[in-house]
Amino acid sequence: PATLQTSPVTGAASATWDAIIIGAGMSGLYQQIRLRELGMKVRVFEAGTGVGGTWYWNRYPGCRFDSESYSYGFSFDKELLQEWSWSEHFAPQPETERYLNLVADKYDLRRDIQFSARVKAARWDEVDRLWTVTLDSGSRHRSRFLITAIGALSAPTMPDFPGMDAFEGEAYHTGLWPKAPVDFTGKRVAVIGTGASGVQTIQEVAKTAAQLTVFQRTPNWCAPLHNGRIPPEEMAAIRARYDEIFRRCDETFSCFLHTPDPRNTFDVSAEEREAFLEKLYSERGFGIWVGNFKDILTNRAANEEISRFVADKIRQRVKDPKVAELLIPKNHGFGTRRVPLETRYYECYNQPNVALVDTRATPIERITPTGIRTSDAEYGFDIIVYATGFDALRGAFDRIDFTGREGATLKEKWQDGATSLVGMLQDGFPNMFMLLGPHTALGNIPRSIEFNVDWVTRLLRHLQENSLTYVEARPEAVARWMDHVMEVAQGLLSMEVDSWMTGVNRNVAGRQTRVVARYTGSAPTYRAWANGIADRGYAELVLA
Ligand code: N01
Repeated sequence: PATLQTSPVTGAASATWDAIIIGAGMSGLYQQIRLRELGMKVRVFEAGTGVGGTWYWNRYPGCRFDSESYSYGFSFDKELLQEWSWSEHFAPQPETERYLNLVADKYDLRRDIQFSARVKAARWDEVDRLWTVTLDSGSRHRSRFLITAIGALSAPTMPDFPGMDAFEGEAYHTGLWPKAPVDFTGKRVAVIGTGASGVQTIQEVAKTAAQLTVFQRTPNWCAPLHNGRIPPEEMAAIRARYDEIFRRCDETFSCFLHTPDPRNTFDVSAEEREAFLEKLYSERGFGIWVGNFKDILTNRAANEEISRFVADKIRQRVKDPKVAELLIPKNHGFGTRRVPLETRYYECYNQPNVALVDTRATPIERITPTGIRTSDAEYGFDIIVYATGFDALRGAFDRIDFTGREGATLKEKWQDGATSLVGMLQDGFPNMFMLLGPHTALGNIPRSIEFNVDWVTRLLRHLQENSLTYVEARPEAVARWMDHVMEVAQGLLSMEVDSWMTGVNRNVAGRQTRVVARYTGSAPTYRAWANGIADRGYAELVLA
C-alpha cells in the first residue's frame, strides 16, 4: 500500500508511509485506529511479539492495574464496552492483555504491525521532509509523520551489583517477565525492590515460595486495594453507567474515579477526620491517595496527619514491631511517591516463610553464584526477582537515537531536562508526535492516551484538510508551556522526594538529581491548554 521510493543515499528501495507509529501498546493501537480513519497508510513497529505494551511485558505474578477496570478500558468504542466483561474491580494482567488482543482483532490491526521490530533510530530528512526509521535489524523505513507510542514506564532498569551474570539460578526483571509461567513452589526466592511491581510480586510469591526474602532499600506507603470479583449483574449495571463513569474521569484531577475532597485536613474535627480516613482506608482503590483532603500533598502538617494514620495501620497489621518500623517510610510522607495498592501485603511479613532485609542497614554487596551476599550475611536463592523499576518518562526516548532538524539530537536537546509542548510536540522535531511524552498528564493513563491520540488526530486532520504536510512547535510555545509545568509543581511535597516521578533513578547515569519530570497540574487544565492550541488555529505551531 505504501509508495515505493528509491533512496538517494543508498539507492535501495524503501516504502514510504504516511505515518510510522513506534509501539503497539494502548496508545499505539488507538492511534493506528484513528489514522486509518483518516485514510492514512500506517506502519507500526513493535519490539515484542504481541500487542499490549505494558500489558505484554509486565507478566509478573500478581500484576494488575490500580485503576478500576471499568475506568481503564477504551471508551471510544461503545459496542466493545457493551461486549466486554471485566472479571474483577482491578483486573489482572492476563485479562488486560486479552482485552487489547481483542481490540487488535476487532480492528484487524495486526496486518499493519511488524512485530519483533525494535526501533533503533529515527532521523528527520529536511530535503524530502520525511522521517527515516531504522530498526535493530538494520532495515529502514520512511514516513511523513512519526508517532512515538513508547510508554512512560517501559524502559526497565537493573542495578549493577557485582556478580549478577554469574548467578546460577533463575533471575527475572518484573518488566521483562517471560511468557512461560515461573513456578515458585518450594523455592527460595529473593525480591529486590518494593515499588508497585515489587509489592504485587511479593504478596503473590509469598503464597507458594518455601522462603521469600525481600530486599528493601526505601519502604513505600502502601494502602489496601480492596479488589473483588464483579458478578454478571454488577457488570450489567456498570455497562449501563459507562457514560457517567467516563464523564466522571473527564472531570477529576487525574482521570481516576477518585478526586481530592474539597476540604482541608484541619477544616474538620479530629473525630470527623479520623472517620473520613477510616472510610477511605476501607474503600476500593486510590481514594486514600487521590480522594483525600485536598491539602495532604501540599501542607506539611496535613501530610503528617495522614502519614501518622497509615503508619498506625501498618503497626496494627504487622506483628513484629521491628519489622513494622522498617516498613514505615521515614524519609518521605504519605503520597509523595506513587502509593502501591496492596492485598494483604503487610500480613505477608507475619508469615514464617517471609523475611525482610533492610539494604540501607546491610547493603547488598554482590550476587553470588548461589544467592546474595549483604554486608552481614550470605543468602542462598533459587530465583532472584528484580523489581527495580524503570528509567521513567524519558528513558524510552533515550533508547532511540532521534535526530531532528539541522542534525540536532533529542538527547542533546534534553541534556538539561526534557522539554515539550503539552508533552506531545518538540521544537526542532517536525512531524513528530509523542503520545505520553514528558510533561503530558498521566494519572489514569488510558484516559490520557485517548485524549492525546484524539488531539494528534485532530491536528493531522487539520493538516489534511488544508493540504499541509509540515508541523513543528514554535520554541516560544514550548517555553511558555514549560513555564506552566514548572509553576504548577511549586509547593508540592513530592518535589522534595526522590522517585521516578521526580526523575530520579539511581541505577541510571544522569538521573541522580530531582527535576520536574512530569506534569503535576490537573488533567482538565492540561486538556484546556492543549485544546486551546487547536481552538486558536494552531498559532503556536509552524504549519506548512
Ligand atoms: O518501580 P519503582 P516499579 N538496591 O521505581 C528498588 C507503575 N506500576 O516497577 O526506592 C535496592 O517504583 C527501589 O528502591 P528505592 C507505577 O506508576 C503500576 O515498582 O530507589 N533496591 C524501589 O523500591 C509505579 O510507580 C502498577 O530506594 C533497589 C524499586 O526497586 C511504576 O510503574 C504496578 C535498587 C523500584 O520501584 C514503577 O513501579 C506496577 C538497588 N540497587 C508498576 N534499585 C499498578 O498499576 C532499585 N531498587 C498496580
